[in-house]
Amino acid sequence: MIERFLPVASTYAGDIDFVFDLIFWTVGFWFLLAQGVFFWLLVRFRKRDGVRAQYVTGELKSEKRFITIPHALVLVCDVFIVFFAIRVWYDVKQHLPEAQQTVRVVAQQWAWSFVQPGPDGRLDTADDIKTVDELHVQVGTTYHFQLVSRDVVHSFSVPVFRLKQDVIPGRVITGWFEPTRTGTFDIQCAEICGIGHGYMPGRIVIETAEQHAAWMASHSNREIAAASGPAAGGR
Ligand SMILES: [Cu+2]
Repeated sequence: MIERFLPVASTYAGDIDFVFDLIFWTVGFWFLLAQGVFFWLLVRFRKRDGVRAQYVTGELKSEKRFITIPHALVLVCDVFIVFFAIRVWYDVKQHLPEAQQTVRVVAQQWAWSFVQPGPDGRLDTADDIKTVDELHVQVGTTYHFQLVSRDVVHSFSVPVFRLKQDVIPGRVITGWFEPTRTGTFDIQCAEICGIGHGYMPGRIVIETAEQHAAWMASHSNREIAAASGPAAGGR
């Protein structure tokens, strides 16, 4: 249902949508049923001339079951919801599949910076590719992200991935995602992080292997050209 409004672009987005749908339909069913019974009772037992109201204490066993049976049924629904929620939570937040790529995500007031390995495939080396407010990733690749903050608490949110993770100063928080479709989508900060919080949008560009390789090559060349530029200028 949610995918009609927001595309699904990660391996676990569908599972998270399923939990949302489960909660929506379960709560919706009980809401409509409870309101339906309520309004039916209002009309059925409305004030009528010559009919005296009955005083019901709700203490008899035959009366109590109108509370205990629905209560037990709602608890059974809760068990279902909690079961599926924990299963999805474990997959997204507790379990960490092997990474094919790692990207560092740096949050600050009020921008996102991204550091990706260059051609050597390793972070924190001279060929790292750094971008601001734009993250380029390859479809079908398992990424680890390392979240760090330069100042306050932010929240790394990629709605099409159904991913949201707080960024805490002084900590490196590792998580994962695997994009499943190409396109350009939003990155948001989902934590009020100061006056410019609303001006902290980023973009994630999910590319095919060829597009990503071309982007990497153009970026690496640009970095090398920038690094060698002053030397070429005869300094
Ligand atoms: Cu923020």
